[in-house]
Amino acid sequence: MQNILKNGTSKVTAGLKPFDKPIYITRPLLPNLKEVTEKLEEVWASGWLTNNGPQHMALEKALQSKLGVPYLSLFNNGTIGLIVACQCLRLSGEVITTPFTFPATPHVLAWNNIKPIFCDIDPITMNIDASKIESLITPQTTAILAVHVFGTPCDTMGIHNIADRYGLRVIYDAAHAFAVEVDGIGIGNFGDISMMSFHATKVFHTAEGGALVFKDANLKDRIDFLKNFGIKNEEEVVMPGINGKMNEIQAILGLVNLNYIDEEIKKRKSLVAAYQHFLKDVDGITFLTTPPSAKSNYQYFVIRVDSRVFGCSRDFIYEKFKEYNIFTRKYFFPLCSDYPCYRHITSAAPSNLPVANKVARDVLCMPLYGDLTINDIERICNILKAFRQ
Ligand code: T4K
Repeated sequence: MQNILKNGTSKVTAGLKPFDKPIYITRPLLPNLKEVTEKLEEVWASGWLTNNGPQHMALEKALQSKLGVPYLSLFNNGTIGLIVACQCLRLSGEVITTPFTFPATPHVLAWNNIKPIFCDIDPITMNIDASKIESLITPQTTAILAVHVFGTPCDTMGIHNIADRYGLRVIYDAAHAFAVEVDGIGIGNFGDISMMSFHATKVFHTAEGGALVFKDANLKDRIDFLKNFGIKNEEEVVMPGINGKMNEIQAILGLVNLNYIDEEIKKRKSLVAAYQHFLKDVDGITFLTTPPSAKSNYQYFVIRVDSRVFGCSRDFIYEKFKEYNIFTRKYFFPLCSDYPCYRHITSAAPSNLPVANKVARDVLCMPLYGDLTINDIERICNILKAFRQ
């Protein structure tokens, strides 16, 4: 049995030994290497490494069908995709967004010379609170940039209602939401443009990569010009574009990973069920759950720690886990609104963002990836329970 002393030190006994190898928050899905090398041979034979090659075109088509979206454009990473989305919709002035996200979200606004306006979040979903958006709208507001944090769908109805009334554009940062559905509809069908990240830490990945998805056919050419320096043809450059192209090696990784993605999501689903089982009666620990209307991709397993009830804080748990070779993450602490580059903005004041400030102090993302076993999850949960004081 674990003997936890009041000063926070612990005596580890045989039942609760540290893991032999580090357990990270995630590990990339690594497909069968032979399948990758076979595809690499195709690329070598073609002599075509980037710039809209055959693997790129095949992945665009396959993902359009997998995600159930009318149009999709691949990118070398999700952040450049989001920068291009803002350019594509000609956003300017102010954009209302969430402080509870990865730095990329507000940074793409800054890179477009747009002022991020931070809106508080919903205490349950941890997504932007649609009921608090309207009071932040000014004559300079051009859009709402919402994030489906941890893959939980935003209140799209609430957001679109406001956007329609004020003539605002809506972009979704769907970096975490690959293959998520709401009432059977692919998450990429909401808003003007959504961005998905295919970074190595994502449930589906191309090592680095991402995509913009959208419904308006007119956006396809503009987005494709913008990600290729604005080049229309050898003699015409029609806009100031950037280099956002996904290459053929990234694309083959995506094509091969697509063969494994359903299995990966299934494994994660059973691991999440295990976490929920082992933690269900632990006072002071609650977890983020998927609303009944949504189909999850099990990208993250997120707990919230009520330190007064559980007996120790989120930060204590995060540090203590390291002694057991377990590396959780405090996504998303600190809030983006607390970064030195944004904290001077009026909406960034902690008094304007009470929910986000509380959530950022309580959340912890637990290890979750297909190579973990139910036994690993049980062990992680037993270690967590032993931290109680
Ligand atoms: N919007 C949102 C809401 C996002 O979360 C992100 C990215 C973006 C936009 C931007 O999309 P991209 O431009 O990245 O496509 C990681 C990822 O780098 C980042 O993509 C992701 N969000 C974010 C939530 O997580 P870090 O700084 O936490 O990653 P890092 O290197 O600490 O990795 C986390 C753990 O994953 C490591 O401890 C071990 C494991 N790992 C990582 C890598 C890279 C591996 O096992 N193998 C690997 O190759 O940001």
